[in-house]
Order: sequence, then C-alpha cells, then structure tokens
Amino acid sequence: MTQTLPQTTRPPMTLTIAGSEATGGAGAQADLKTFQELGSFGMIALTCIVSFDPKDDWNHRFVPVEPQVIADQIEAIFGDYDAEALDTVKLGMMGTPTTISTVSEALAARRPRHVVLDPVLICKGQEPGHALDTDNALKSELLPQATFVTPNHFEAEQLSGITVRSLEDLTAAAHEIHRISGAAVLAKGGVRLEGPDAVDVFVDGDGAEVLRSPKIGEHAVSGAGCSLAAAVAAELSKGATPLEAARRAKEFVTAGIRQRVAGGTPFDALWQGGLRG
Ligand code: PXL
Repeated sequence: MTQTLPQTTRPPMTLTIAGSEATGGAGAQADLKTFQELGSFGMIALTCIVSFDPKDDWNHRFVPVEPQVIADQIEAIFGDYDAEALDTVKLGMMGTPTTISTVSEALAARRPRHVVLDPVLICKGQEPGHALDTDNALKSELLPQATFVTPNHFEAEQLSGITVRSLEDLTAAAHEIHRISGAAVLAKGGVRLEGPDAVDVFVDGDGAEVLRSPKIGEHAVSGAGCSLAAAVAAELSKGATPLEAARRAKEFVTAGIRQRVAGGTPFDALWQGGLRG
C-alpha cells in the first residue's frame, strides 16, 4: 500500500514543449534550468534532439521525436497535474510541420492560461523547403494559440512582414505581431540593432514599453532566446503580469549573458545562474 502524505503547498509549475540541445546552452535544457532558478517546477515534453557537429562547423544534426511520443509525454504531464495547477506552457523548437500539428492539437484540447511561444523559425541543418513549411505551420497553428510571443530580430521580420533596421521598425513589428495574434509581444533587438544598448520592445493591449540594457559584447549568446522566453513563462506561472514578466526576464538574461560560458563552439552559452551573483 502506498502512503499518502499530507498535501503540501504546490510550487508554481511550467511545462516546456521544446527540443534537446545536448551541450546545455539552449533548448529544453536552458528552459528547465531557468524554471528552477526562478522557482517554478519544470517539466519537459521533448519535440526533437539537436546535436551540434564539431566535424561540420558545429552545424545542427536534427532528429524529430515521433508524434505519438510527443502526444504521450503531454498526456502524462496533464494527467499528472490538472490545468489549474499547470497553467503555463512554453513552446520552443518544434522542427517539423507534423510536430507542430501534434502540439497544436494537444494545446487546443487543454487550453492552458499562458502559452509563451518562442517562434524558433529555422534550424540550421533543415533543407529550405521543409523549413518554410515548418515556419508556415507555426504561423497558422501555434501563433493563434499563443498568449505571449518572443520573436528575435529575424522572427519579428518574418512574422510581421516589416524589415527591421531601427527601434521604430522593431516597435512597428511588435505592434503588428500583437495585432495578428492578440498575444503580448516581446520583440528582441539584441545585438542586431546598432547602438550601445540591447533593446527589446514589449507590446500588449495596454501599450508599449522599450526595455534596455547595455550590450555585453557584439555577439549573440546561445540560449539567450530560449532562456528569455522560459523566464517569461516562469514569471507568469508565479502570477506576474506580462509586462512584469518581460522586465524580470530581461534582467535574468542580461545577468546570464554577463556570466556566459565559453567552450569549443564559436558562440558562448548563457549561464542561467547569472542572477545568483
Ligand atoms: O536557440 C534556438 C534553439 C532552440 N531549441 C533547440 C536548439 C536551438 C539552437 O541551437 O538547438 C533544441
């Protein structure tokens, strides 16, 4: 007979539906570490496995997880915790149109309160036709279910149809993505916009706010996008408003970039423990 212990207070909970990036800089690994750092109980439904290839310029080797196995993981997670306990889901790399349909159906059946979409559009190592189909599926099936979207510079251009060269362009793109999706938008200029600051733009139904922090180097750090969206999700799971979540996530990522981890890859990895000091 199993012993039933008295119910303790449950921590906030966040599920990521994302891919594995083995070196631990990006993907589901970055998400889970971010959830833990910010005090949200993390869960993963894995969509694919990415292995950088040191013999081929660190290009991505990509293996999708079977659709049924993705559906099984989501079933296990929502069987374990009901939608009231688990009301926040983060979506990372999907990788194939079939995966997107599987995840879209699973979400539509459960309708979590917060769906944070990191619209990872193209993964190196996928052929262009396939990548375009995946991008289109993401726009038509997942974007409408998102409550919060975190496009980077390239993704903001693709989703909005606006070329982004300035803060004004980024702001226009964020407004357009908010208009088509209804979601709160945190559009990231990162190191891609000129100037001394890494500038992001937050837009929701209540207005817009520019978030700034001094740039740390001129190179993008692996895992920054994943960690930012994961931090937004963790903060929402704790009851933050979308704007509070965006501000806190920016602080988390800035601290993690400041203490980034260098290795053999041509890019450094964000350290999710950056805010510990
Ligand atoms: O940073 C985007 C990203 C997301 N998810 C996985 C990845 C990457 C980039 O490498 O591998 C699994």
